[in-house]
Amino acid sequence: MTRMISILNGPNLNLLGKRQPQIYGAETLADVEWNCRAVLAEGFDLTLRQSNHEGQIIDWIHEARETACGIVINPGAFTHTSIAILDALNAFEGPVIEVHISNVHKRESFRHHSYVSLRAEGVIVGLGIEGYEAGVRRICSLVTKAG
Ligand code: CA2
Repeated sequence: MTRMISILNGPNLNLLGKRQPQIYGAETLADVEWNCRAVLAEGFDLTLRQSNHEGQIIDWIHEARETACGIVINPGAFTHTSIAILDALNAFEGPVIEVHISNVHKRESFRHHSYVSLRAEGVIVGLGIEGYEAGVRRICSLVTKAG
């Protein structure tokens, strides 16, 4: 049976590749999905989604409880504010990898704290969109090892 990885993206990430390329690069979420598909291990598939709405992201995390073996999430600015997303992730049983395109630790201090990191198996920051590929590889490896 194919194992699904859910890649979730938070607010404003629909603008990836269209604004602020000096911080977030020139590639789009479509490029992220393409690159992630290229690193999938055999027997895995993925979905990539983005929403500007906290409740929608929470609903997708709940859905992942039934459909996904792991989650790669860039919660955008909700990273720094959302206990609700943390609570939803705590109800998900598989591995969670948190990704940030920029190096949040080189930026404003309010970006240094993440609620989601309290749940994530791993946190990837500052690798540009390659961080998503690293996240997908890690989920494949953790899920395969867990059997
Ligand atoms: O570095 C990241 O991936 C962030 O999660 C991006 C968030 C920011 O609030 C986090 O602190 C770090 C912002 C996403 C905004 O995405 C844009 C992409 C292109 C153009 C404009 C915004």
